[in-house]
Parts: sequence; structure tokens; C-alpha cells
Amino acid sequence: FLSYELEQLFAARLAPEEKTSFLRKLRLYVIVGSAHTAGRPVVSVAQEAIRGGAQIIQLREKELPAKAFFETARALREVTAKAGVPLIINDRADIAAAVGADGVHLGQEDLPIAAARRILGEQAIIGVSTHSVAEALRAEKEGADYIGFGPVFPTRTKPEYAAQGLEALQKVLSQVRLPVVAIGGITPANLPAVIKTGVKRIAVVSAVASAPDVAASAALLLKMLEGSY
Ligand code: 3NM
Repeated sequence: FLSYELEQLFAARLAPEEKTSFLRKLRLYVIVGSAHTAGRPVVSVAQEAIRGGAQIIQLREKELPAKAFFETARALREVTAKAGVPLIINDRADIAAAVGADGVHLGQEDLPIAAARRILGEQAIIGVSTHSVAEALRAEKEGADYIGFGPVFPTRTKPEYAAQGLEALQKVLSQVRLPVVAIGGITPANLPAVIKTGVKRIAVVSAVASAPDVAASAALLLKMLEGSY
């Protein structure tokens, strides 16, 4: 089914030489998934998030069968490519490859980084979820492009994980050279305390994807991250 159109979308991927500078400059990472959009279509929520200022979109689907996951990913690839915003697929390097996504985000129980790279290639953005300094250092050693660290605060989006807190985040920042993305329970109310740790990037699910006004919520978080609020 690799239509001409899809081939064009592949061409929207970040060029290899753009990857590092993109990740350094990244501030607002928005994660969407059908469980977290308050019943609204994932693609339109992602579009609104981009309109508000989301600089990268991750599709996270923990329950969907591969076919439905793929179809959403493919639709999201279309809107992100048109907007010039990188697309990351959670967990599934195969789906990331199949839709020409910019990369994959791996959990501790997913494919090893090297295996995901064999599927996606050197230019792919590979991020890893980490929940301790040791996991963060391991991900760095194994060749991740960025790490997620969290949950910083307790969150209903990932309730099975204990909150790590701001001190642990600070510790990770002091030991890891890779771009660190703080995640978990971050809202406009607690973002000032998160920023005080020195972290430059946050990832959110509910604060944007579940918000009544998706674009306005993304815009507020971005403003705060850029220090202009
Ligand atoms: N990963 P919200 S915390 C998807 O710590 C995810 O690795 C986490 O959702 C981690 O912004 C988390 O709604 C949930 O709290 C983030």
C-alpha cells in the first residue's frame, strides 16, 4: 500500500544533521492517545496541540491492536508532516517504520535501543523512559537520543509508577548529558517548580490532550517554558 503520498510523508522526516539541534531546542513535547483525549479524535487533538505550540508529537496507544494503532499513526504522520513537526511512536518501532515516523519512544520493557535502530536507522530519534539515575545513565550509554524521566509527580496517566520527585530529577540532570524530558503529572500549576530544577523540556499527556482548550493549554505551557510568562 506504500502509495506515492506516503512516500512523500517519509520525506518529511527530520534530516540526520537536524536531530541533535532539534532535541536541544525542544521545550514542549505533547503525547496523545485515544485514552486521553476526552473522547475527541486523536488527530484533531494533535492538530490543536500543534497550533498551540507543541514541538513534537508522540502517539501512545497501550490498548489498540496493531492495525488501529497503525491507522492512527498514519493519519498523524500526515498532519505532523504538513505542520513540520516530528512524530514519535510509543513502544512500536515497526509501526514507526511503517508510517515514516521520526522515531520511537521505548519503555524499559520494549526493544533494546540497538534493535530499534536496526529497524529505524541512524537518523531516527530514539527516546527512552527512565525512572532512576541508573536507568538514565544506561539509556545514555546504549545510545538514546533523549531520555524521559519521571513520573515527576503522581499521575493518573501512569498510576502504577511511584512519583520520583523534583530532587531525583535534579540528580538526573546533573549526571546525564543527553537532553532530559521531565514527565508525569506536570501542569501549569507545578511547572514553575519543575523549571527551577533546570530542566528545559517537559512532556505532557493530560495537561494538553485532556484539556478543554487544547491549543490554549499547549500555548500556556510553551510560554512558561520559554520564560515569557
Ligand atoms: N510516562 P500526564 S509518566 C506516559 O515516568 C508517562 O515515564 C511517564 O501523563 C514516565 O502528563 C507518564 O497526564 C504519564 O501525567 C504522563
